[in-house]
Amino acid sequence: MLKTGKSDHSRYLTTMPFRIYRTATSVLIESHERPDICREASEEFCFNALFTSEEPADYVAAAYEYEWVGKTHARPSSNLMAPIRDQEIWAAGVTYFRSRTARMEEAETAGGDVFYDRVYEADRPELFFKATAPRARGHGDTVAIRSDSSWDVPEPELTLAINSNGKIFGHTIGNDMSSRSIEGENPLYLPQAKVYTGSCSIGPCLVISDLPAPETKISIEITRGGDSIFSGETRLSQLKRSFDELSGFLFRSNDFAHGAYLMTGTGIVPQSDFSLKVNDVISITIEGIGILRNEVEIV
Ligand code: DO4
Ligand code: MG
Repeated sequence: MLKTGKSDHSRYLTTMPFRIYRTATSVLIESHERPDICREASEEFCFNALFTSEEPADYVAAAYEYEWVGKTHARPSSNLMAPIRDQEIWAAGVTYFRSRTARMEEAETAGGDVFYDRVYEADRPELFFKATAPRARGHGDTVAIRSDSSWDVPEPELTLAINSNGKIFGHTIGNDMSSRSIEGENPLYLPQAKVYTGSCSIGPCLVISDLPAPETKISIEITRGGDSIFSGETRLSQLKRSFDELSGFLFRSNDFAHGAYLMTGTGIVPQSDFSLKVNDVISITIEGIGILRNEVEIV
């Protein structure tokens, strides 16, 4: 078992963020004190233990200071695994005005537009199950569009890491891939529009620190054959709900034995004539975290 390092490691929460990268063979931890140099964690480092720890920052600090294997690596930049083991990935929807408006347009013919308006204003947020760990892709891997969908978009979302006690202790970048044709046909098709093989990516790393400030920028660029075909940006200040509100609703009357990831919704939706195609490359950047890049495949 890793030591929990009861001493003064909590200071890292506010002053010394850690970044955790998962490669095919190891877990690498970078401290804000030594940017770009990662320590290789021992084999005992486990995402389930991290997400069930009462003080996840202490768990990481102990892994960084005492339990590493004595090898350092440059910060990895390609082919990373999603930073996850048995955590479920959930998502919040219609948390930005832009998402509400785009979805009202796409659901108008089906008569479903009113529900998006209502949920944007309601006390209870929209929360939906997004992915199990095997469906989640990491940075440098592919993400998927469905073969029975004709209108597809990525959704760049700040994604919260929440321990089994419901405490938000970290964050990463998430891509909530979505079929607009299937969701637009009927809102009851949401699970099929949202949950399928390769419908989600998270990464490049899990950041253990205080949550990003409201002015933090989220941006996306999509390229096709090397040319930029869409770019957009928003700021966390445009998110209508608080992080505690979203995680509080997620943990209401629901247990997460291994903790959970929670995507917080998209504030960027491309114009209606845009749809992803196979081999498009999606790059999502959130200040303070990094870039999550994935190429599109069809499943
Ligand atoms: O209502 C459907 C999903 C909304 C969503 O995923 C988002 O707003 O990000
Ligand atoms: Mg979304």
